[in-house]
Amino acid sequence: MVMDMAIQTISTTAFDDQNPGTSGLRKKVKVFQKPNYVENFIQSIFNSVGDVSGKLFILGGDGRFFNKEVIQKILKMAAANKVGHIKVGLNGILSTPAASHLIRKYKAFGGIILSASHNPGGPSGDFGIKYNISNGGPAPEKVTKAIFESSKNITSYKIEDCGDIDIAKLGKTQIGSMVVEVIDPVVDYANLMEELFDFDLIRKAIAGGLTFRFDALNAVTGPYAHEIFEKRLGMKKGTVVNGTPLPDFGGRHPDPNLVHAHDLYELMMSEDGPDLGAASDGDGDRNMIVGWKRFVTPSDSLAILAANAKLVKGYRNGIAGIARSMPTSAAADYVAKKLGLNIYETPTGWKFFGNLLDAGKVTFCGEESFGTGSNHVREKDGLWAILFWLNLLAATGKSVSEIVEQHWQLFGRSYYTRHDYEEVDQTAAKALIEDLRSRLGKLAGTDVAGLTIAKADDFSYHDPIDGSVSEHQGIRIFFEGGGRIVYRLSGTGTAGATVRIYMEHYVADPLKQDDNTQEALAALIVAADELVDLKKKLGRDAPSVIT
Ligand code: G16
Repeated sequence: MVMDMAIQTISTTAFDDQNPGTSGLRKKVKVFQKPNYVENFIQSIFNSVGDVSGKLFILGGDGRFFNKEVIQKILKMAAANKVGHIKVGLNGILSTPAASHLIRKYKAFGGIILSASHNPGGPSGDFGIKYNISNGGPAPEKVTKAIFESSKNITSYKIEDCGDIDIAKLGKTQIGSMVVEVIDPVVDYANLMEELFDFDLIRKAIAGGLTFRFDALNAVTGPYAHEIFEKRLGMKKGTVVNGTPLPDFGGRHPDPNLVHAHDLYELMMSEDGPDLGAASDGDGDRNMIVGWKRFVTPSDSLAILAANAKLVKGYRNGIAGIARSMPTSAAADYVAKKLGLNIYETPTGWKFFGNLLDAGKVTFCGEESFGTGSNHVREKDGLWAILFWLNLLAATGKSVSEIVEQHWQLFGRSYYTRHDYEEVDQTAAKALIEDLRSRLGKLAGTDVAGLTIAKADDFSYHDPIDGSVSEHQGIRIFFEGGGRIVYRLSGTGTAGATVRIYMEHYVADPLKQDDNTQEALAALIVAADELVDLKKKLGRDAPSVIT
């Protein structure tokens, strides 16, 4: 069916707050619902990314509240901006890694992903819009800056005057000269996973008694997980729990960590817990890995996957290197050193990995924020990491605990914890960081809580591929004896400020590796507070979340 072409140019007034953060523009739903707020941002994307006429785009989101309305606006605006073809997930659904894969597979010009990731949804929750470029990855800073600049000066946007498009049915329709193609959101992604992992081996291990539980947290991975785990890998029905995406995620935080995936964690720590438990987040790019009675930190998970890459089909020829975000522990560095792999330390944000992956410098990337991935897409990928662990368990016949403990024996153990102070006063949080920054030059050689500071700096990244420089990416305090504290402000929160404190201490000798992380890091935890008078300045007694 060809609809009437009626392009309208609508006058608008610019907003001054459409600056994409760590991962796209994230705000309260109520902000996105302001008249023209979505339209301004989408038009700013079309104004900034180059000539879009006749081009192919991928579109989808995590299904949260407001997803469908924004999909309709984008389709109509894309047509009015002369986009040639949009592939949109059925019902507007695409996980972030699936969208990244589709951009690459179909050589799209770019993609628009609607998600606020692990943030809560619903009318009083959060929403987000992210632009991805033709390599499938999040737009780099020069693109997000251009979008922000455009948003500050926008005076009009273009939109087709037409009825809503039926996105609940597979197939093609047309708006003006643009083709809208509603596609199965799962199949291409599931096929890719089958290329990378040994499904036969996993099936055999399952038949042999390997047990697994996946919690989709009522978010986007449900349909992907049903297809991959229960259908293709033949696991029993009920392996996937909370597998129906809900617009408000059932009122929960779709955040796979010890706090928000607590039911799963409790199950894994109980006597009759399965061998492996895992969860993913709102848009499917994060993962949490828990073995029976063994939580695996994301930093350790990255190191372990890298160390064992050759056991897995898609990586059996080895990997080129690893990149990790700066606040992520150095566990991967010890693997890289021992195995002779490249290792890179980037700022927080998956967008910083894109150049390294494109240039073939690294194969695996990971972040402490429950993100792990490889060069198969340009986003972190929750189900990929989980399938990797299943493949590893099947290939080795070992338990998660055995794999982790043997890893620590071989490579040493990086004790690691992150303490988050969420929704604190923005002025107080900024002042705390600024005050610490102003003292950086004088800290080396001084003591705090009985520990001596060896070095202190403000992390800046020089991209080795395009030469760009990103400054003020987190304050690092290194201690004599090897401990490290990092202070930074989150770039994904939508209320007040979130201060993140990352603490890490490496112990090489297996005989000195005690099992309680918070105890092993007790001295650093006290030092982190004392150095900046943290609790007093933020007016809090304790962190909101400890992972
Ligand atoms: C996003 C980014 C990640 C980042 C995380 C936390 O994840 O893609 O690279 O590590 O936010 O960022 P921050 O510490 O600034 O809050 P997601 O899963 O929210 O898209």
